[in-house]
Amino acid sequence: MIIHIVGGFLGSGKTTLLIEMAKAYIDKGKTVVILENESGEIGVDGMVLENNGLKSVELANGCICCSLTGSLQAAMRYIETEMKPDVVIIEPTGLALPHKVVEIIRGTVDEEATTIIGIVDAKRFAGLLEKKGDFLRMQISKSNVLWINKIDTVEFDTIFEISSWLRQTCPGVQIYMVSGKTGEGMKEALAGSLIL
Ligand SMILES: Nc1nc2c(ncn2[C@@H]2O[C@H](COP(=O)(O)OP(=O)(O)OP(=O)(O)O)[C@@H](O)[C@H]2O)c(=O)[nH]1
Ligand SMILES: [Mg+2]
Repeated sequence: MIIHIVGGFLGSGKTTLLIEMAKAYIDKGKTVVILENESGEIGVDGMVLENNGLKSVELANGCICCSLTGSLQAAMRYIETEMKPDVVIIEPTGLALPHKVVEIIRGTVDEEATTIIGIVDAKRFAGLLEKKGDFLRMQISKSNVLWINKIDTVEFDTIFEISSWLRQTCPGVQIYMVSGKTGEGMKEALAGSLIL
């Protein structure tokens, strides 16, 4: 199975963007399952996915990178043996560390490729960097590819500052600039991040 972990802070656009990732795979004839992790009980994202005709499995009431590690492994095995998709897209909570998710699933299923797609919120970047800079750095540092999202909400100067910071924080990692709202940059980002 191809596995993508879509990481990023609360509200950065993970669900919005992973719907487009799933659709891109489906357009190529691949089957996709989305594994949603919600820290609370109400499965809002699960409903959004269903409304988009996407198959999902939900793990709620905890975090798949700390309290729900056993459930994550069991869910991945269930997806592999019962649902048998070509691709699994995992959305951890906005407070999770995606590279921990990679470690937890390592060896539990047959991985054709596992990548972390790190989403950065252009609109809230400056505030987040000021208040939670260390966490932000840790959360995105192991990304295989980075998407700066919500570029429709900021000036180019801001996008430039964010990409400079990302280039320093994650040297050599490809950065795409996208808007999940207008669709700008999505084609390039999808082509450069997915295994289509
Ligand atoms: N203006 C703008 N809004 C966006 C964009 N992408 C997502 N949003 C909005 O940002 C909000 C959060 O998007 P989600 O996709 O739910 O983000 P998320 O990271 O899944 O959020 P959590 O799962 O709650 O952490 C929603 O209201 C989206 O409509 C974008 O490119 N531009
Ligand atoms: Mg979400």
